[in-house]
Amino acid sequence: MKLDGRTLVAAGLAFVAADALAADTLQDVIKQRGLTQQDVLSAAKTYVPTGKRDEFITFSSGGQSGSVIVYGVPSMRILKYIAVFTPEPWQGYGFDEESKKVLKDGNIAGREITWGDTHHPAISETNGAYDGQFLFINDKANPRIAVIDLRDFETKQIITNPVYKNEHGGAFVTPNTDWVIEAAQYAAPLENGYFPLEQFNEKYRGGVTYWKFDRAKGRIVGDQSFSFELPPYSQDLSDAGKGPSDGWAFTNSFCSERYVGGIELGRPPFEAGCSAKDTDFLHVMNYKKAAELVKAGKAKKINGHNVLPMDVAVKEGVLFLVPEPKSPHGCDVTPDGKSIIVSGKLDTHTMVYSFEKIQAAIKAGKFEGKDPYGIPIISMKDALDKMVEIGLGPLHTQFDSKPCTAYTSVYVDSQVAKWDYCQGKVLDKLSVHYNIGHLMTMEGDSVNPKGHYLVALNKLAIDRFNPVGPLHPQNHQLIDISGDKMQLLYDMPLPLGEPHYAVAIKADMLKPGVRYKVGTNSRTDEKHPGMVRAGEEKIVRSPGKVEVFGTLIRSHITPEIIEVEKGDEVTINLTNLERAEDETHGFTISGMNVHASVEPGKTVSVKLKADREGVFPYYCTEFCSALHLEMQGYFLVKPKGYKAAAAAAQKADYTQADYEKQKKTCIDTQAVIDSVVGYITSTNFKDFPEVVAMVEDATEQLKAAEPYKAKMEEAAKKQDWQNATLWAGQWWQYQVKAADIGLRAKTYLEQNGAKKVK
Ligand code: CUK
Ligand code: CUA
Repeated sequence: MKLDGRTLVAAGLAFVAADALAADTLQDVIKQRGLTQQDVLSAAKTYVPTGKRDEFITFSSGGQSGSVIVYGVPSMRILKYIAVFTPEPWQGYGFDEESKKVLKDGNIAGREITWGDTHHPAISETNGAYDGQFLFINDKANPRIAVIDLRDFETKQIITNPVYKNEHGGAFVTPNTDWVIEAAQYAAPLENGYFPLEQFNEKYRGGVTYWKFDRAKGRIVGDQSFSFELPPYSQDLSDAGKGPSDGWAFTNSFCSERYVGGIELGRPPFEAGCSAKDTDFLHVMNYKKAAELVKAGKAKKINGHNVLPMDVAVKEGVLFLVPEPKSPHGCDVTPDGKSIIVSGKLDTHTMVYSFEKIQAAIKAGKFEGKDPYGIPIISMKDALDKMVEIGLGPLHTQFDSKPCTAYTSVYVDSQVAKWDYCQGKVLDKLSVHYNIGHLMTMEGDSVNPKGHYLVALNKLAIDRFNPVGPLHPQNHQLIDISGDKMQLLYDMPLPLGEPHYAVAIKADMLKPGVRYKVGTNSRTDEKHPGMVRAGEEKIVRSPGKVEVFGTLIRSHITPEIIEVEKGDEVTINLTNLERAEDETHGFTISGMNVHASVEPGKTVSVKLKADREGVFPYYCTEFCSALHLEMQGYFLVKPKGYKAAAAAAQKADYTQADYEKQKKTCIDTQAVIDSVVGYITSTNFKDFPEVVAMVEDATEQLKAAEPYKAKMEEAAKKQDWQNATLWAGQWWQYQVKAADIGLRAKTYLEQNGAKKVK
C-alpha cells in the first residue's frame, strides 16, 4: 500500500478516536457519547449492576407470539419467555408429550391451534393484593384462558370457552382469585352453528364467563364455571370489584349499535356503523349472586356449559347497564373499590362512576329505561361521579401508591396523563413514543399499588430504534413516577408480538423453585409413570412398541444405545437425576422433531414412530458440563427381522500405565474434595439452606461414584486394563460433579459471610 498524506491523516484520526474511547471518567464518557445530565440520571436510575437483581418483575403479554414475556424493572432486562399457546422449542413446549397434552386441551372442535393472541395477564390475588402464586392469560383469537404456575413459570392448563368464538375481556381475577373473568368480544351465536347476519339481534350473543379457580389444585374447574348471556354488544374489558364493590364486576362494550357491516352490500363499514351512537354500555354484574343462581339450577346448558339467560339475570337483579362515552376502551376499578373508570376512545373524557351511586339507583329501582333485551339502564347522571377531560383517545387507567392518583394512556395524543380522580383534575402529562395502548404501574391494578415506575406499552416505535425492516419492534417505555412530574427513563424494544397489557409484582413476592422432586411431570405436578432412578434404567419391548425408561446426569444419557425395528412406536421417558441448580439437560434425536428440556428432577417423555431405517444420533442440547458434547447416544432403526452377522467386538488397547494414570487423577481429585469438605464443615454452613442443598447433592454424587470404583478394582484385579481404565474414568466423572458443587458451595459461603465454627 502506498502511504500518502491522506492515509496518514486518516490513520492518525483513527488512532486519536481509539485512544479517546478509552476514557475512564464519567465526564469523559458523557462528553464522548454526547449525553445530557438527564440521560446520565436516567441511566443511573435504571442500571442494575452485574450480579444484582431487579426490584419488580413484569409479566407482559407476548401478543401474537402466544407467549408471556418476563422482564425486570427498572433494568428492563428480559428474563424469560413463558410458552403458553404456541410451541416453543427451547422449553420443549409442543415437542414433548406432557406439554403436547396441555396444548391439546386448547384444540377447538378437534382442530389444533398452535398460536394465540395473548392480551391480558393477571396475577393471582389474596384480598385484592398480588400473592405471586399464579398467572392467567387470555387468547383473544381463540377463546381460551391459560393457567401458569409461578412456582416453575410453566403453563399448566389451557381451557377453551365452549360458547364463545373469540374473546377479549380476560383474564381478570376477583380479589381472592375464586373466579377468572373472560368476556366475549365479537358477538356470535353461543351455540355452534350457522345463523345468518339478518338474525343478529335474535341469535347472536355476547357474554362474560366466570371461570371457577381451584387454588389448591391450581386449575380452573370447567363444570363449576358459568357465563352470563349478554346482548350482542361487543363486550370489551372487564374488572372485578373489590372492597365495597366485592362480588360485583364490570365489563364495558362497544358497538352497542349492533351493526353488522356489509360494505359489499352498499352499507357503510363496521367502523362507521359501530361508532354511530354517542354512548355504549357498561355492564354491571353481581357475579356472586349469579353463581348462587347457577348452583340453584337457574342456568341452562349450552354446549355443556352453564349459561345464565338474560331474562333470568334481569329478573333476579344481577345485571344492569350504564351508558358510557362513545367507543370506550378501559374499565378499571380504583384500589379502594369505590369507583370504576372508563374512557371514551372517541371522546376526550374519562368517566369516574361511583359504585355507591350505582347501588343507590339499583336499590331505588331508578332506571332511565330498558335496552332491547329488557336489561335495566341506570342513567349516566345517576351513576357518574366525575367526568374529566383527559386528552384525545383516552384508553386504560392504572393507579399510584399516592392517594387518588391515576394514570391514563391517551392513544391519539401519544401521552400519559396523570390525574386526580377525587378532585377530577389533570396533574401532569408526558409524551410517549408513540400511540400508547395499555400502561402499567407496579401492582397498579391491586388494592395497594406500589408506585415508583410506570411502563407505557406503545403500539408504534417508528424512529426509536435501529431500523430492522418494515415490521418494527414494539416499544415499552419506562417512566419514573416517584416525583410530581413524570420522567421518561428508558426505551425497550420488544420484538416478539404486540404486548397489550402487562402486570408487575414486587420481585420478593415470587418464590419459584430451582428443582423438582425427582420424577415430576411438571405439567401435572404429579409423579411421572415413566420415572426411574439411577440403576433402574430399562428398555421394555412388546410387539410393535418400545418404551425406554432412561436417566440424564452429567454427562451421560442412559441408555446410550436404543435399537428398534422399523415400524415400532417408541416412547422415551427421561428423568434428570441432577439435584444441582441450573443443571438442565436437553434431549433430541436428529431428524425426528422431538425435543425435551429436562430440568433437575423432571421426567419428560417424547414419542415417535420409527418409520425410517437408519442411524440417528441423539444428544443433550444444553451445554451442561465439560463433557457435554460426549453426552450422546445412538438411536438405531433396523429393518424388520434383521439378524446381526457375527462381528468382532470393538477393541481398543489400554495398558496398565493408562489405568494407573487415570487412577492417579481420581486420587488427586479426591484430595481436592476432601479439602473443600474440610472447609465447608468448619463453617456454620447449616445456616445456609442453599449450601445444605449443595452438600446433599455432592454427597449423592460421591455415593453414586462408589460402585464404579468397585468395578474398576475388580477389572484391575483381572488385569483387564481397558475396563479398569474406563471404570476409573466413570468414577472420576462423579468426583468432578461432587468437586464442582463443593467449590460452588465454598464460594457461596465465602461471599455470604459464613463464620468459622471449628
Ligand atoms: S386491549 Cu390492546 S390496547 Cu386487548 Cu386491553 Cu387496549
Ligand atoms: Cu447434558 Cu449437555
